[in-house]
Amino acid sequence: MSEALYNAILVGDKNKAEEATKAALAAGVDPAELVTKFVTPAMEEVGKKFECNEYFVPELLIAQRAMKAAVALIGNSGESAGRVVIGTVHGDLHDIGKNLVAAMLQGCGFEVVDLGVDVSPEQFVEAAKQQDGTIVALSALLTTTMTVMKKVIEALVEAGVRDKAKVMIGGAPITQQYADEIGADGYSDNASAAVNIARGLVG
Ligand code: B12
Repeated sequence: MSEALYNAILVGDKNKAEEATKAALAAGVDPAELVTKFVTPAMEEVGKKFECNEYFVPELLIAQRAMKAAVALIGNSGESAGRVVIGTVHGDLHDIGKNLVAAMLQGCGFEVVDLGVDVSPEQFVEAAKQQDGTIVALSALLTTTMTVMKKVIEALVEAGVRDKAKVMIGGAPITQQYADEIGADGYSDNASAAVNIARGLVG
């Protein structure tokens, strides 16, 4: 039903992505399925094209804009399964993976507060304080910035909110071992598994 959505994201056509999303939702396609079958694969393909120099930063950005437009529509159609505050840690500007995780969570019914990129530990703490049971989701793509994740956990402890919030982490250089080392509650190396982790943390 929504190859049109996949193609619109791949070529970065925001209007077509919106049209295709609306059409699919009107036809009763499951919102989560739209994300797993079309949005995520399209962004994965964009990532591959970027890596082999078929796409450059402008193509990457318009694809992301189309993806975000689609996800904004998909996200409005579900009931809240929990609250997630997500961001890429301080010093790091990579957001494609973070946006995919946010999209998947939103598409699967979570309320997602996206703090963007280059987010300081204090910003995560402030956002976590606003509601008990919040999942703080951290993304890092650089070996130099993954260490900030530990600082975020320390800041949560210092602010006295660590026991009221859960922390899950991810990004290319992150491993389960690193997650255990810094005391994170969950880790996944992809956006669909991130949803299961989040469900487990809420449960
Ligand atoms: C695209 C890209 C960029 C773009 C980013 C655009 C954007 N808006 O994101 C631009 C051109 C800006 C860029 C800049 C830089 N980049 Co860059 N970049 C990449 C590249 C090619 C792809 C990353 C990507 O988007 N992958 C696709 C997504 C879908 O995958 P992902 O991010 O891993 O996310 C998935 C999982 O990890 C997981 N996940 C991610 N986050 C989270 C969070 C949670 C909570 C969970 C549960 C899961 C999860 O789920 C996601 C979906 O499945 C990688 C190479 C690579 N193969 O990783 C280099 C790479 C990450 N970049 C690198 C570098 C060095 C840089 C620069 C320093 C380059 C420079 N000298 O200027 C700058 C740093 C800028 C900064 N301060 O952040 C290195 C990092 C090396 C290292 N080990 O530290 C890499 C690995 C390239 C390389 N081989 O050298 N980059």
